[in-house]
Amino acid sequence: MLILYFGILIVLIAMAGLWLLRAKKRSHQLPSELETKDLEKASEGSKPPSTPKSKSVWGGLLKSWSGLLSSSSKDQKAWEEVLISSDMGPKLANELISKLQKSEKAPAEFFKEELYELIKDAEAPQAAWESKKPWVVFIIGVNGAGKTTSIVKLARHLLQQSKSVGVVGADTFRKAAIEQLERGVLGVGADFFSIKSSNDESEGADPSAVIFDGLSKFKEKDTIIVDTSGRLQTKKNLMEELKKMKRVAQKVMPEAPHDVWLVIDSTLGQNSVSQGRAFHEALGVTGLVLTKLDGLSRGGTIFQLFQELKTPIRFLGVGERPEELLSFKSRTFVEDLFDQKASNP
Ligand SMILES: Nc1nc2c(ncn2[C@@H]2O[C@H](COP(=O)(O)OP(=O)(O)OP(=O)(O)O)[C@@H](O)[C@H]2O)c(=O)[nH]1
Ligand SMILES: [Mg+2]
Repeated sequence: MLILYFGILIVLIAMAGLWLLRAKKRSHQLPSELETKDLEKASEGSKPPSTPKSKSVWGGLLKSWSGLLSSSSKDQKAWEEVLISSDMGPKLANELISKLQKSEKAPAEFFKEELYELIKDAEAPQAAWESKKPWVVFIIGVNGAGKTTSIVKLARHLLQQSKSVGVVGADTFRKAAIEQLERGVLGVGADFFSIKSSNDESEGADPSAVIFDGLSKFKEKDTIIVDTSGRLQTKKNLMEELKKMKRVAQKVMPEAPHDVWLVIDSTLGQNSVSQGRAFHEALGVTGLVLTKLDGLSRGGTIFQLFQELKTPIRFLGVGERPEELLSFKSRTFVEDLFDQKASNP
């Protein structure tokens, strides 16, 4: 009898263990690993989607190409117009057109392959934060690019991978910026450090000093994300300020920042390419986060950007909410561009 009870107990413990394991695995599933359909589902019940979240995110990017693609035309003038108007830039557009003229392939097949070739190396081979602890990333970019929004998304993403996350608010330019970041970061459950926004001197405080204190405080975290204030790439003193932040971070951790990610508003077209170049020259950008893809109607920018900067594209922002972030996967990205079933945004 005792043996029977003991047997039942063992079976019950094993079943509970299995159930726990499965629950844990489910909670670690990343939003980026979900199909975009699942992303929609995951957001159901919170607030109604402000933007369409499906393959239509990409479907519209080559909208202007569809007429020519279906007619199979290789007409140079017609393609020139279409490629330029989708923000490919004249250099890349001309290269593609002269290749198309020589190719035996139909335009749809030709572009699917060529665009993949252009962007295939943009996919980073591994998660940047896996090899170092703490991994420190500076998030930089022009005003309004989507830095703060992306940091909240990134913090959520890392937490879902069971990483501990500390976010340092070094955008001391505006009090409201600290409050916006703090709200978002605490909202997704990460830790936050900045100069107290209730402190009257928070506005205009030295961002490097905040970074020094923040990195010291979060030394034990797996990952530390640093928000910086938006700056025009043409403002020399502000670009120098970024270099100082880097030097000060190195006083706390000699290897920091391990990454410097540039956030780019992808709706800016050609402008985003020149921005990218200037930030890269000043600070050595190691990754790109492209935002506002949900509102983008011309996809050429992305190809041009990677051609110019040769910097991995880490994430894509596809909306304002914390879950609206996708890991960049080059094959999926290009295939979805040509998904004719996709509706346009
Ligand atoms: N549709 C859409 N909106 C976005 C996305 N990312 C950011 N935004 C919006 O863009 C605006 C600016 O975003 P912020 O994150 O405040 O930009 P920032 O770069 O931190 O701005 P500054 O701190 O002022 O330089 C906000 O209204 C965001 O909601 C995105 O992927 N899609
Ligand atoms: Mg900001």
